[in-house]
Amino acid sequence: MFSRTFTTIVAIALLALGSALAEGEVKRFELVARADVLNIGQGVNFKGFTFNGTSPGPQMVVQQGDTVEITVRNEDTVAHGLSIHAANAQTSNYVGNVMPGETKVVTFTADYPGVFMYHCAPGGHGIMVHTMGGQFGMIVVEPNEPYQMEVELEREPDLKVYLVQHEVYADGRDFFDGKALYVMFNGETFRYVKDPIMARPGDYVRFYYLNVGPNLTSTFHAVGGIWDYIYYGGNPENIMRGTQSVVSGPTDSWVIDWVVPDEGPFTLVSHAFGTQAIKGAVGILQSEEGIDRPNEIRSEGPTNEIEADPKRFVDPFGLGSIDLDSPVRFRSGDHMQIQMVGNSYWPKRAEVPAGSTVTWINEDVFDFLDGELTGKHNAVTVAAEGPEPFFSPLLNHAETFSHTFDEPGTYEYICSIHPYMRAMITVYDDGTTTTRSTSSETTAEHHGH
Ligand SMILES: [Cu+2]
Repeated sequence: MFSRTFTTIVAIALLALGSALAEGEVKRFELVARADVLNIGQGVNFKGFTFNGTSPGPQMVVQQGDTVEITVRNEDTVAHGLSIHAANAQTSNYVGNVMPGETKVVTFTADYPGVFMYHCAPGGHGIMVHTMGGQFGMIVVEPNEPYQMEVELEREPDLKVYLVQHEVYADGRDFFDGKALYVMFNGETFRYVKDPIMARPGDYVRFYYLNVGPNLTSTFHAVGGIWDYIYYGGNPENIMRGTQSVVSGPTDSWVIDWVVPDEGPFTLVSHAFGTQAIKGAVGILQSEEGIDRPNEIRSEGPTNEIEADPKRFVDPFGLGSIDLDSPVRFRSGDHMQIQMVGNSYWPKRAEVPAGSTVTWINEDVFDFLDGELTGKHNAVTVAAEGPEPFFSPLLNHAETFSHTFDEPGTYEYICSIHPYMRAMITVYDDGTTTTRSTSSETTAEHHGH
C-alpha cells in the first residue's frame, strides 16, 4: 500500500518534471526600429534602418520548445514591422505593421531547431526595401537533441561563431540589379581580417552561418579546412559531412561543426570571389597553440563610432557622397529620365539645361497598398527650396510625370510618402536657352482625381 502510493507520487513528480521540460521557458526580447547612421568599415558611413542601433540587429538564442515573446517598438517616423523565420506561425498578424510610436508584441513557440533570419516587415514593398536598408538579424533555436559531432566528441563546442553574411547597396537601382557595393560578415567589411577570431588546433568550432542576402547566393568556405559536419538550416536531422563549402541562397543557413585541424590562419570566405569576397566577405580564424580565445563571436553589427569625416557616405535611399551618387549631366536633346526604383531616385543628382523637360518614371512594380507598404512614388520639391516648386501625383508602376524647368538653380525633392527618398536637380544655363512657360503633366490621367 505504502509502496504503491510512493510509486504514484514519484510518477506524478516525474510527469510534472517532464511537462515542465517540454513546455520550455519564456524568453523575452525587445527590438527597437530606428533610422541610424552606422560605421561599416574602411572609413565608410552607411545610413539605413536598424533594430536597436546595429545591423545585423540583436542576436536571439532560445531553446527548442521555448515560448518566445518579442516586443517591437517603433521609434522612427515611418512604419516598420517584423518577420521571424523561427516561427511556424503568421507573425504578421501581430507585428506585421508597426506604426511610428507604436509598440506591438508577438508570441510563438520555437518548434523547429536551427538558425533563422528575422527582418523588418512593414508589409508589401516595404519588407524588401527595409531589409535592404539594414533591418535584419539572426535567431537561433538550440535543438533538444544534440548535433552528431557533439555526440562523437562527447563535449560541447569550444567556440561558437555566429556569422551573418549580408550586402550593402548604394541605391535602389543596384538593389534591383543585385549589384552589391559591399558584402560583409556581421556588419563591417573585412571585420575579422582586422580582428581575427582566435582558436587553438584541435578546438571544436561551431559556426551558425546565415546568409541574409538580400540578393546573392554565397558559398561559405574555410581556406585550409573541410567542414566535418554540416546541418542544413541548423537542424541536426539535416546532416551531411566532409564538404568544402555550404551553399546558401538569401535566408539559407547552416550549422557547421568543425575541428580546427592545424595551426595558422584559416580564411573564412564566401567563395564567390568577384561579387562577394573582394567586397568584404572575408574573415580570418587564427589558430595558435595555447592562445587565449573567446568562446563566442556574436553576430550583432559593430558599435564603432561613426566616422566624423567619412571617406564615403552610403545612403541607398537618399543622397550619398558625390563619388557614389555622382551627377549625371544631360544636354539639350537628351531624353531626360529619372527612375524611381527600390525606394530611391536614379540618378539622384541630375543636371539639365534650362528649358528642359524632365520625366520621372516609376520602375517599382509593387504599386498596391499605401504608405511604407507601397512602391508608389512621387516627386515633390522640399518646401521653400528652389525657385520653381513642382509636385507630381503618386505614380503607379511604369507611369510617368514630366516637368519643364526654366529657372536655373538647385531643386531638392523627395517622395512625400517615403520622405527618406531624396534627390536633386540642378538646372544650368547653357547659353542657348529661350525661356518657355513652366508646365507639368502625367501619363496617368486617372490620378488627377
Ligand atoms: Cu522597417
